[in-house]
Amino acid sequence: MKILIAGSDGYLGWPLGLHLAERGHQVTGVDSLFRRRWVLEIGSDSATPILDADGRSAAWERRFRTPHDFVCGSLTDWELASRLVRDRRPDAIVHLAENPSAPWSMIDAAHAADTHVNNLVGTLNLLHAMRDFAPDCHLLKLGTMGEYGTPNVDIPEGFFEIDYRGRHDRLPFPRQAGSWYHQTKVHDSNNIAMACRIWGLRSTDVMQGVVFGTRIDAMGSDDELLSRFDFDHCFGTALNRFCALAVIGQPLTVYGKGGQTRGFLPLRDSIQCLTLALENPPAKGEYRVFNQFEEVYRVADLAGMVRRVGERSFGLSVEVRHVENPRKEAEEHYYHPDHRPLLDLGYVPTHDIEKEIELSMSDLLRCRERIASHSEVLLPDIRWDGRRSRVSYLS
Ligand code: USQ
Repeated sequence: MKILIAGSDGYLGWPLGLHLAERGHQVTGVDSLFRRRWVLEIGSDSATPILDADGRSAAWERRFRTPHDFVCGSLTDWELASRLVRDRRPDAIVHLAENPSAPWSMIDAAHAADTHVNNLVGTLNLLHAMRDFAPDCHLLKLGTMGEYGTPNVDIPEGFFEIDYRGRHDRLPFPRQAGSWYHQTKVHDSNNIAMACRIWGLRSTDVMQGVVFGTRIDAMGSDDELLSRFDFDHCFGTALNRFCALAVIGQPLTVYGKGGQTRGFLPLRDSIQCLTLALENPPAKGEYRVFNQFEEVYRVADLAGMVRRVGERSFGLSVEVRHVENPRKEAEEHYYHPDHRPLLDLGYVPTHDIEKEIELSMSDLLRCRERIASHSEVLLPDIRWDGRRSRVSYLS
């Protein structure tokens, strides 16, 4: 297949490209490299020392002995987005080219607006380019489990059956995002569903849980093929942060009570699931939704797992501490999302979670100095109420 990966320099985009190329797909990557800039803006860096774009292309070419088809630019530029789709005529587009940080979007009005413009305009441009130049192409779009929020009922995969005033229908399940970032994904979902309805496009909208981990098999033992790995309070996500904090001897930061429950999956399984969706596309005109995660966990329980693995496998002394929650979210709640279709397509979780945590920590131990040298971005200071002040440890 000819596959265009938008966001090909990111945490998911880079390994997905490697994996798809290894499977014989013809991959084109496009990336604005904004993620690198945003992370620098908040004073952090990838824990893994990733190469610049040219260096990565050279590493790709060494690995696959073919040129790396990479375009640097933003999908918010209609000329670029339309030219790419018109010239490459992809069979599938994987759209990962969005700002993924809930905290970044909550800093102030400018950051909320930037997140909206970057995420929504990029998606709108892709949809129009597909309509005009590649109407049979499959759009595989990365949404988030966070679109649903934490309702007090089971969460289906996108749609639910409802009887209302004597009539029956299948309708989109309500979305209740908890940050401006998550809200941009809700808007994207609505826009994509409408484009499928009115233009007959096909799309898989992936409601992905929190991804963690450092590697996939296609990287082999070549450190130059590692993905970026963020551990700061703004772009780092819960379990990755816990692993990074553990290897430098800092307390794991559980926000509030720690009963927040989310779906989690390892990086390698995220890549496996995205590949399954690509290789099993929906019918023309179909808008389908997959909930993509391996298992649900409470955040405090994950911290306990990282402590256990750190102590048992690496002899680390790991402390778990609760801190003030900078977010506005339920800290104890019901959470029961479905996740059937990916398993039906053949998704088999690769490792148990503690094994994956162990593999990640062993990579991160080698990046200890890089993490420790950014100690000022470990504790969150972006609060959902607009204040910018560092949280305190709770007793
Ligand atoms: N949390 C902690 N301690 C930390 C970091 C996070 O307790 O050090 C808690 C948060 O309060 C939250 C939960 O862990 O309740 C998850 O937070 P997160 O930062 O790992 O994830 P989130 O902000 O929800 O966003 C991340 C990605 C986003 C993706 C989403 C999937 O940044 O792009 O869409 O995970 S989901 O969470 O299912 O919406």
